[in-house]
Amino acid sequence: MIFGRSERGKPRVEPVTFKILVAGGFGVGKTTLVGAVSEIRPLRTEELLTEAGRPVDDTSGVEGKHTTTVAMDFGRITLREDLVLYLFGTPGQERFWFMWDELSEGALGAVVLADTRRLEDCFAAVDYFERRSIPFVVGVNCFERSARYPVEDVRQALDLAEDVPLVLCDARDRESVKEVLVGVVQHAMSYAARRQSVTT
Ligand SMILES: Nc1nc2c(ncn2[C@@H]2O[C@H](COP(=O)(O)OP(=O)(O)OP(=O)(O)O)[C@@H](O)[C@H]2O)c(=O)[nH]1
Ligand SMILES: [Mg+2]
Repeated sequence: MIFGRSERGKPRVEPVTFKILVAGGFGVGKTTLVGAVSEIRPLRTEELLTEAGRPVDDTSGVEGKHTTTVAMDFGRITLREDLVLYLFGTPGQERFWFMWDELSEGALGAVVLADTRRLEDCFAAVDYFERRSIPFVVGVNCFERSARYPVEDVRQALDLAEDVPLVLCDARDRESVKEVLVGVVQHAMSYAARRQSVTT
């Protein structure tokens, strides 16, 4: 039998895998975020936006957008040799929210993407994770044409609890997205540790 060189000598590290959700309103950049960091070709379930859907699918601010996620995005990123994240991007439009419960099953934490031009679109995602005690980080996706607000103002507008991290990011940029994901893992870990210390 022939063994590949890479098979020999190296102790194999079985990575810990975590599931992370990427949520937020319609067209905020969830599919873009998963695509920016995924090391496998991301699985996408995109459908074309149609003329008939125009009244409900508000693309103002993202006029270049022609498709929308109807089920989920899926991607994977190895943050460290022993730490792999599976990313599940949720559909942004309200009519697909019935899928969130299934998607959030077993999730370690979540990223709620927000766009300051329509901040209210992410309220539902913030509520969803708060109610289910799923730790989350808010990532403000900085589109070029949106005004910049101080982080504290955005935090107040979202009525976020003090311990919820809020970070500025660019969903198209791998390093920026990686930072957000590291933030989610750290936040989820300290959240779990706090909960444990309360219950023991
Ligand atoms: N300028 C700019 N454009 C972005 C950014 N992120 C996403 N886009 C664009 O914004 C549009 C929306 O991005 P998507 O990733 O499809 O958004 P989504 O949240 O997956 O949308 P739904 O699945 O329909 O809810 C696309 O045309 C992207 O190219 C960003 O940070 N800056
Ligand atoms: Mg999408």
